[in-house]
Amino acid sequence: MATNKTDRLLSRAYNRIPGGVNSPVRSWKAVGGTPRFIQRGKGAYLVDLEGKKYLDYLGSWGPLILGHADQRILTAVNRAAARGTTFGAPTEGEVVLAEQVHARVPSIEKLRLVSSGTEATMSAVRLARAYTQRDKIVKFDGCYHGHADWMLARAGSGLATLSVPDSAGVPAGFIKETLVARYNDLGQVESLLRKYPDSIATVIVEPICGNMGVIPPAPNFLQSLRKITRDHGVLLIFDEVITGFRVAPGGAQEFYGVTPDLTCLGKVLGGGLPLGAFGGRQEIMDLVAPEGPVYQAGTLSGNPLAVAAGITTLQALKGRGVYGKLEERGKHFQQGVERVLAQYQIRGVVNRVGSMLTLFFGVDQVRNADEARRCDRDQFARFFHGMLKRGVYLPPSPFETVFISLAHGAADIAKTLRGFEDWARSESKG
Ligand code: KE4
Repeated sequence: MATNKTDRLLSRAYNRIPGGVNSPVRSWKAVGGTPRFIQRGKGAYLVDLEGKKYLDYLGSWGPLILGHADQRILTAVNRAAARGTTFGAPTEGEVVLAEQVHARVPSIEKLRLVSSGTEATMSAVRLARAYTQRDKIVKFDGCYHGHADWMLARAGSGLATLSVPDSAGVPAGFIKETLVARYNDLGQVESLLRKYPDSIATVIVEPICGNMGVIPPAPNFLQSLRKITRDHGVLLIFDEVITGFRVAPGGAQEFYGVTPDLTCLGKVLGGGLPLGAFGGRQEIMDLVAPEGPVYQAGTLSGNPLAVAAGITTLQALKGRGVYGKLEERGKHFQQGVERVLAQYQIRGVVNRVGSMLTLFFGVDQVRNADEARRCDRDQFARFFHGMLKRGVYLPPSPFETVFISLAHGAADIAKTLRGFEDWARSESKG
């Protein structure tokens, strides 16, 4: 239980900030209880306001692939800050970062830096509409691309149809061009392409869904999506805000060998500071102002501190065996969880790609948002709080992603699995 100090700060927060938080999912509404205020982090660990220490598997929703307060990043950011925090003018670091991204993701011939994943996807969709001179977009039920109006579309009934707003304040007219299909369902995309010939500008997809919990692409889903979009003159946008530099040096497009027309980046790109990017083929990117007619701008775009953190992060990820280590940690975690589920006869399934994973309770497979929504949310909430009590800090929602970082050692994973077994034992006793 949070003590008075947390409760007092939370009531102050409620006074001045909606829900006391600056992003809804931090409110723990999905799991109940009192969100912890964090006072510091180091490596794989967080310490809350009460001084309680946790093994952290939220990783700030994905950016912290090196762990908290990595000394290399602190040094780079402090050095950059000493030279000034922002200039509103080009800096060498932005060029270095753009070159480093291209070296890892060859499809990104040119990019524009922004300050969030939302800005990246919002701008990429505008660019795709300008390039194709078409208005409709296709997204997938359960994929989240930030909170631009036309992204906040929930699947309409029967899916693969027009959408309904997923948020108040979004006029129906703003999302009438947004079509929603079921993830991993190529047939629905094909039917939309047939139903709206020459009207669809782009299909935007999380190549590995991380916002309905982790849902990997079905075999050949991405490859087929690439083919049918190309055949219909539709741009394919990979939203790699989560997967970029997370599952491979070149992200999911390298991991699965599928090349999109445009890519959106965020999270790991900024190493924990506010940074996003959208990029792709030069002929498309040269439509972006001031080169071309697609307006896009930002006061702090390419901020020197965020760029310094990003360059340092990408450099650190060049280390030998980095992705092998992340895969090893992820496999260790998954296999340990599956062993305990079987041992205590708790129904559930782990979806994982590399160091990103989700445990869904009460179901045997999750291939799309409908199947994810069938999971046992109450059991997840008991799991979340049970693990918190045992010093493990997980994403406070069954539809988010556990992130393992390079700071998580084998001993940390083993300790987590012991805590999970202890919880499972108590859970199975009912
Ligand atoms: P931001 O605007 O939050 O930087 O990025 C939006 C975004 C775009 N694309 C993908 C695939 C994303 O996952 C996100 C943001 N992810 C969520 C959590 N899954 C951020 C956490 C939050 O909203 O507080």
